[in-house]
Amino acid sequence: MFDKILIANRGEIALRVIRACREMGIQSVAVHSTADADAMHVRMADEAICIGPPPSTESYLNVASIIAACEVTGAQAIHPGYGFLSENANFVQIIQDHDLTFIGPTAEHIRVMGDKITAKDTMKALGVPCVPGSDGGVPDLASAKRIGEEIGYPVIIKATAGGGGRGMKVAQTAADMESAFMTARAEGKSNFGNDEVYIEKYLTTPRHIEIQVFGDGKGNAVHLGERDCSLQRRHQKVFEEAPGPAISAEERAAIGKTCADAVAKIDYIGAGTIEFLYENGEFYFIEMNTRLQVEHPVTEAIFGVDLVREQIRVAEGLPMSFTQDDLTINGHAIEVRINAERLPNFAPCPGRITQYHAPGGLGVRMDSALYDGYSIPPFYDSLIGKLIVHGRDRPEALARLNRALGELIVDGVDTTVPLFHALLEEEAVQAGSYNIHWLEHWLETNLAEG
Ligand code: MV4
Repeated sequence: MFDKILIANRGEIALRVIRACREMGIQSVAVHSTADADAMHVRMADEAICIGPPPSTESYLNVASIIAACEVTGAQAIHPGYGFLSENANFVQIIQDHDLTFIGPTAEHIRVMGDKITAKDTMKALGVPCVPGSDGGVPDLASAKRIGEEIGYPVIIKATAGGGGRGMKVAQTAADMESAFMTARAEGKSNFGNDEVYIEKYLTTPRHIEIQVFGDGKGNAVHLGERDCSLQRRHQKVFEEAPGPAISAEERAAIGKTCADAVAKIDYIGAGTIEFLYENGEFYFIEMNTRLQVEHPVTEAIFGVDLVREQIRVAEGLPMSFTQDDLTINGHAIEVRINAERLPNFAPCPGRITQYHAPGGLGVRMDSALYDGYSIPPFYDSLIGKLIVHGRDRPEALARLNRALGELIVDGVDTTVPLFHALLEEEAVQAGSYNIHWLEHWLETNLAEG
């Protein structure tokens, strides 16, 4: 059993992990940059260690400093949170080489899912439905054109090392193929040092539906339903909900079982998310994320489970504390991401918080590392809080979100809160009838500058 865990992260997710540790009687160690000496995760942890200067490349991504912090404090395990080193297979390998435990999947699973072609091959072989497209990598333009004719335009060319929207190009017709293929390849090369690309049928109006899975690393796995994360801006999610308003209980059970069986078969350990595009009643696998995601609280709300506690349990070799039969959905949950950003351009807006008041009451969870007088440093991402509401049904969750947003006070910096007040007025949001393009289109017509 672990008696001390180091959290290689900052902000609200570091608090999230510290809270799970405290409830389990495990000591927590925070690490921080010099810019974060006054951060809430430093205050809340049992111990804290400075690991470097403000830039994350020299602190939160500094593997040697993080390993040294474990040695100094006697921490036996590392929780990576999300972002930073959470999906870095080399980091996992180094942790193991130091006889420490990574709270997350194996280096091998991270590596497989980090390469999108290998991930898709693996999922396809495990019976997960995929977007029709090239079988593996596409070596040259002539092959790309042949595949374009075969599967029919529009198609999308994706860098195998990409993901999260980077290194992707759509070819609407054969005439676009040359430039789309060359650009996707060049972006893969320059951004990731890997010019391998693959091709898929381009789905024009899908939803982004992701299935939460969880494995014990010993051939057992469950699913915890889906989240609909279609409301995104520039591949950044802004509003997430569970269950998905377009997904039936039968669809959930079927795709959920497919996903749970797939990860059970590869002895997957810990939390994972299998991302799909969903269009006309069909699921198409696109990527798998081998980490705990930002939006995990909506799943926790409707299933009544603590996913971080489960991550720690399986990392210790313990079984999960529930089986698939124990997992039933209770109500509806919505998360909105509150960023320190100035509308309409979403320009980062760091600065001093002169007043902070978190909303409360039944069915309200505010995950945030803010406090009165805190100064948001300019070095990291702009997420300053996640407001998660839970209701007996979707209308109740929406009403609760509106009420809770009204209680929230964040003074001193601009935030994305006004966006959510406006979105709650929209019929498509009230009806849950949006797709992955709805928000960008809405922003263009409603928030365009000038
Ligand atoms: C696609 C697609 C349409 N067809 N693949 C964007 C990020 C990456 N995870 C995959 N992405 C997409 N892949 C096919 N075959 C459309 C997108 C996409 C998207 C996906 C999810 C959420 C928002 C999106 C916004 C634009 C494009």
